[in-house]
Amino acid sequence: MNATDAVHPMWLPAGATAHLAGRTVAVVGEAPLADTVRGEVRSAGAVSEGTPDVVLGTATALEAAGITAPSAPEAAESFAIGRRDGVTVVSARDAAGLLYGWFALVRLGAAALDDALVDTPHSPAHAVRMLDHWDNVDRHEVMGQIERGYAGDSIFFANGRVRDELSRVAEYARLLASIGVNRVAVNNVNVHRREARLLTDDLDELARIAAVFRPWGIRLHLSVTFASPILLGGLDTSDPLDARVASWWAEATHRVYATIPDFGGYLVKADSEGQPGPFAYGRTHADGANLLARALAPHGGMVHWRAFVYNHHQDWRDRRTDRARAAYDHFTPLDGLFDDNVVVQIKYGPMDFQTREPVSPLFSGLNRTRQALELQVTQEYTGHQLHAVYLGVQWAEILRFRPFGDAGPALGSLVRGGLAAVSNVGDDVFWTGHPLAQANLYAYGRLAWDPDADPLAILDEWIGLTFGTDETVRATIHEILDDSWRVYESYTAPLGVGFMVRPGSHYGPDVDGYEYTPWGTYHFADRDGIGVDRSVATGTGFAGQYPEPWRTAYERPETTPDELLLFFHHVPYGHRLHDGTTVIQHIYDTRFAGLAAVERKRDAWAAIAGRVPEAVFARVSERLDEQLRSAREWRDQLNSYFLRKSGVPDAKGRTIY
Ligand code: GCW
Repeated sequence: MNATDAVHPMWLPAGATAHLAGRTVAVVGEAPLADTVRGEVRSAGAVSEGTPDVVLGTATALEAAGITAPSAPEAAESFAIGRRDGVTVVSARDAAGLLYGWFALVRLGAAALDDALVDTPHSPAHAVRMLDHWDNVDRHEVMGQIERGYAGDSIFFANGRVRDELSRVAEYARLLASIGVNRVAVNNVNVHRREARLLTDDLDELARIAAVFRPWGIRLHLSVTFASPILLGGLDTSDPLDARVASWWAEATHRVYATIPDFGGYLVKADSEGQPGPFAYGRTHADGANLLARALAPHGGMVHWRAFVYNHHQDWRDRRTDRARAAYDHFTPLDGLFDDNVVVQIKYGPMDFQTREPVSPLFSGLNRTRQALELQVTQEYTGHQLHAVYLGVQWAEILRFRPFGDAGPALGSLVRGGLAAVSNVGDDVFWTGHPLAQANLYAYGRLAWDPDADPLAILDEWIGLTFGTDETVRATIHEILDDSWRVYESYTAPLGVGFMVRPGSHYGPDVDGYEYTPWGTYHFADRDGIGVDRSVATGTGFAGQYPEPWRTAYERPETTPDELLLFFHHVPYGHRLHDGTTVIQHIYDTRFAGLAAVERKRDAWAAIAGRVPEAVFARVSERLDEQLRSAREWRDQLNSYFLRKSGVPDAKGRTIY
């Protein structure tokens, strides 16, 4: 980042607190987080002297001061807002609730001070609302500094160490607090040699980051390598059942807490894509996770243990192995064996953050294990923050999925371990590369707090905070983002088939790019048809990992939702979707329609020149041009590929090269 460029304020520009400027705001009670709120009050231009317009305090502090208040919910971090005798009162369960209550006042705008304000309780659906950074300390020769990062370098690390200057981290922490994120893992789950040493050599430096997070109610987590006892402790093993290994972890963890008393815990990717793990010693992932859990338990820390375990050396000729099955096959036999402070962190789909996948059956397969849902805010498979893709809509769909059918709970409340997501932030002036990708970060925090929230209402809230009250701007951004995930889906890989991106970078089309690789991501297109037969009757049996009603629904093409058809079934190109269109015609139609939609979005944006800050306008314009170029590339390569494979012409006679 250029030092002279002002960093974009994301959804907290000065204007976002304009309704509080000049008002009298009293913060009752003593706590470090209450001081944070006092700082906010000052920077909003509110004053503390005089008859208050707003009073914020913990329920106990308000009561002690004799102030009547709406009653705060019992859950930690909760608060309630209401009006009492012309004063807006925020009553919080604890100091964190106070902070979140303040930001609720900010979001409400003028309505926060209106007598029409009714008492509203707010409490987080999940205690753990985490962001995972895939930041490396050093630059990685292939991935750059941030693995799958599309917004510059790390805000935490530079020049081989924690940055000296952490003001950017402080701004980030404030933004995260405003959306309720309360835990951040600062380094990549692929832990390279230098990053392994964060756990030991860099504790004082990490403590500086933790100190910046602390006033914002955020706890620091660290990704660690399972081979730490070997790499850092000089042992000849990291066998989880070896007593020397256990005591090494206990001591290392003790040192962490001596330096960072509120340290959150470890995040681990083990036996996955080359990362070391318990399999090397013939041990299970429960043995591995519990090893770390026991080192952390005396200090109140937790382990996030990822379920992303699969064979990445598959032989493409082997039709029996199915990567989609892997997490369930590895983890369900271990249900009930994990310690209480282990959270098994599960990607939303059984493959890998594709634009469209079914919800992982592992969520319903584990009944006695705390689970976290892992989402990807960084747009690895959804256009690298060059394409405008609002993922809130996708996440809401995932969170509302009912793993046991209509009578059972939605995924959003089933995951007792909360939510985690890969951050999309770097040191770019807009934080996220594409200014409109800020909406994804915002939506993640808001949905982690309330998984039932309407993603388009969240988007609207984000637009209002970020861009103010211009209704033309508001309508235009809705036009660009509301359906953007489905539009992206429509010009990229069809009907849930996944992985038609270029290998390595994962940007742009390469239909057969992964087809003969060891990664287990195949679509099996031939001259007659396409898709993966994952039925129990004739396929890999993956559909059988679901409980009813899904196992029956996914078993046959007729009862599989169209958008997942090719994930579950290999069908002829002439197979008819529920609306009667053939698969091949659907492929052609959606690629043409997707490109046309991107064209309209680009034109809509062009029409609001002058209504948004120039730098934002220019950056978004440039990215929409790239999105359009890329959508054309997708259309043409996919259409040509399938025309050549199938020999079936487009029924509408459009140009296919
Ligand atoms: O999606 C894949 C990415 C890898 C990533 C891995 C994971 C951090 O391509 O870059 O590694 O997932 O989630 O572990």
